[in-house]
Amino acid sequence: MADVREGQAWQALEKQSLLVRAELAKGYALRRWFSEDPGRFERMHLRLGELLFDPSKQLVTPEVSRLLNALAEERGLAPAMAAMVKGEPINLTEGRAVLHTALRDLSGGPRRVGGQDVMPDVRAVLAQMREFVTALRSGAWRGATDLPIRDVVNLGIGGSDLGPAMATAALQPYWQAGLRVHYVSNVDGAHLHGTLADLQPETTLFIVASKTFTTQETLANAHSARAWLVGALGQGAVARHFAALSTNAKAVSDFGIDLRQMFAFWDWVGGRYSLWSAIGLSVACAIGMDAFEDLLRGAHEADRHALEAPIAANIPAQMALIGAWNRNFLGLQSLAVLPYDQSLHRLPAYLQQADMESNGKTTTQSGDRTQWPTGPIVFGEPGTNGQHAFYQLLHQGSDVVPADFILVAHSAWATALNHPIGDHHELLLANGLAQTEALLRGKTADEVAHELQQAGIVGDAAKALVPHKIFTGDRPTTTLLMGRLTPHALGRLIAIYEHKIFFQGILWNICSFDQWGVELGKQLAKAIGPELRGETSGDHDASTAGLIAEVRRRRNA
Ligand code: G6Q
Repeated sequence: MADVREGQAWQALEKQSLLVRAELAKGYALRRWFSEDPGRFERMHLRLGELLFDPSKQLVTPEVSRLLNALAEERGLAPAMAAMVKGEPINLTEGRAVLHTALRDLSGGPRRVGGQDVMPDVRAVLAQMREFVTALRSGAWRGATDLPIRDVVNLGIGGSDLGPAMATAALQPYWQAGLRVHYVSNVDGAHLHGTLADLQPETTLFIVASKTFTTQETLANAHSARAWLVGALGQGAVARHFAALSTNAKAVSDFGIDLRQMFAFWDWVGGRYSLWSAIGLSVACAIGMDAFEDLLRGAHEADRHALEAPIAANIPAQMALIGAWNRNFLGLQSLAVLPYDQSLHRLPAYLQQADMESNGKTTTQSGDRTQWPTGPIVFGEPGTNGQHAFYQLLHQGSDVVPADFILVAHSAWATALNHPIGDHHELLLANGLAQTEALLRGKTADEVAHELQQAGIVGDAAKALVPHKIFTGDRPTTTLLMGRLTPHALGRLIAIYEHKIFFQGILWNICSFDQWGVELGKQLAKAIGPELRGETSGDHDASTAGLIAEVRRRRNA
């Protein structure tokens, strides 16, 4: 069914949305639902290993849940997942299989693309990564002047940066002392030079992470990094100070990197799904290969769950369905991702790409225009920083913003350092839990008036303040409560989000694995570069032409 709105479940959900909107119009619906149904949390939460998924604070009634599960059936979520893990070419617009799930399958069985088992190659690269990482971390890998490596600099952008940078930051307690891993992505020279300012060429290794090895930003950074190294240590040093993660051996070799230090992956690994491939090498340098394989195992656990759990008990499917409920039936446009763990400070940026690049589309699989909203606007910050920034809008703004709260019961630092670092972690968790409660329950006018009275504020002063202090509540949240932020738990969490995004693509009948929308800007930038240097002139709208002329004037002044 090309038009997703034609299905019975979709249409029944549209009717249900009128009933739910009527409930919301009465005010404080979630409070009522929780008090009328004491089993709501018990019935709605799901578990996978140590992860607890609680969607009970979403604006979902039992009937909506039932219909969402029917929608999953109608849209074929389960067969779509089966087709993906079987290696079928589900990335239709690029004619490719989508098999990042194979990268984290350490079970020893075959996984096929076009009839060919890809696992021998996957295992060979993992073995090559292990050998390299072990040599680097033990100091056996020496730089050109026979010193061990102290700093690893990953040069990559988009999918070749965000996943590894997020995972490296998340797993800081697992880092090896004395070995630092940096990420440089922006073509702004300040990013590279700011990073190199502190480093010594003799003890620095560059990892050029680029699937295509043609990406402008990454190659500009790689050339400048090579010039920095060669300037200090000579051309011969490149072999000991550069590695590449790529599918393009010819370009790697043309750049001058020894192919023994090239770690391959394949076209069936999408950029934003490549953390699990050789693109994870910088993560493995930071945390070691055993921990990296634990990350893969955690993701594999989520893969099996996504594939095997019935829809009603399937965490990524439920996340996807509830997200679609918010987006398509309640008209909510965004999603806040709010990790209550500083180590997850790059998670919102990572999920922005994973979600918005996958599902920010308006063309159906068959090439028509979607007549229904698709991917939400994703943003976020770690709690509690966000609380002191944009939560005002979450609580009282004119837009209702659904939010995912990610809480971690045990502080990774307390475990790693073997002391509880005061009561920081209780403060953090209390804040996260309190925010979800506040967004659910809000505060009525009567409650505000009572509080003001208790504080001795009455009469006109109270009357004037009451409307400002009302919280309408009914702001939907999901809580994902983790036990500890281990590599396994992180892998599980990330894979759950990946599968949620995949399921939503199926619900919306769009291709989640291409990214044509990033091309036009790149194309135009190629033409504008020479114009800024005065080598060519182009045909632009008056604004762009005026700005190009102004930039030239200022740079030539
Ligand atoms: C991700 C995108 C994109 C890609 C970067 C880097 O899905 O395809 O973010 O990862 O453009 O590409 P390269 O790895 O080829 O340099």
